[in-house]
Amino acid sequence: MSNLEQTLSIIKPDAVERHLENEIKEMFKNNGFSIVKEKKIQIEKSEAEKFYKVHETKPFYSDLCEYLSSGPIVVMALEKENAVLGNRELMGATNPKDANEGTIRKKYGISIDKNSVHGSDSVENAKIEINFFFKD
Ligand code: IDP
Ligand code: MG
Repeated sequence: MSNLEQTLSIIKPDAVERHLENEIKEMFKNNGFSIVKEKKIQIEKSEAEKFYKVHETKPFYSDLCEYLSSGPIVVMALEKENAVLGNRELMGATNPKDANEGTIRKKYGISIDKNSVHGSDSVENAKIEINFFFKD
């Protein structure tokens, strides 16, 4: 049965800064994802705080929002069958040290905070996150 989904992906500042944008996009395309929406932007810390609101009680929340707003990012809506889970698999574990071989975070991630990419964690959140960056 067909289950075409979209998920929000962000190439984070550490990866944009190291000019990894095209290599990471190639990994998405090589794994069957279509990039259906895309823009390169820099956001304010206040916007990052809204985006990461689910983490507001975590000790790393302020640093996380500071970091996401520290430089240009590439936000994309990726489309594929079962895109949400597929992207989580392709990204790898949050901590690059724990990420499997062949994943984006294993290949490019520097540390748990500078882990190169964001991906939605559920279909419901994917819709909210895509709408956050791409309001029609
Ligand atoms: P995810 O990005 O794999 O979904 P989340 O738990 O949703 O991971 O955390 C969001 C982001 O917050 C992570 O990608 C990472 O950049 C950062 N983060 C998560 N845990 C820690 C931590 O323990 N210390 C510092 N930063 C963290
Ligand atoms: Mg998450």
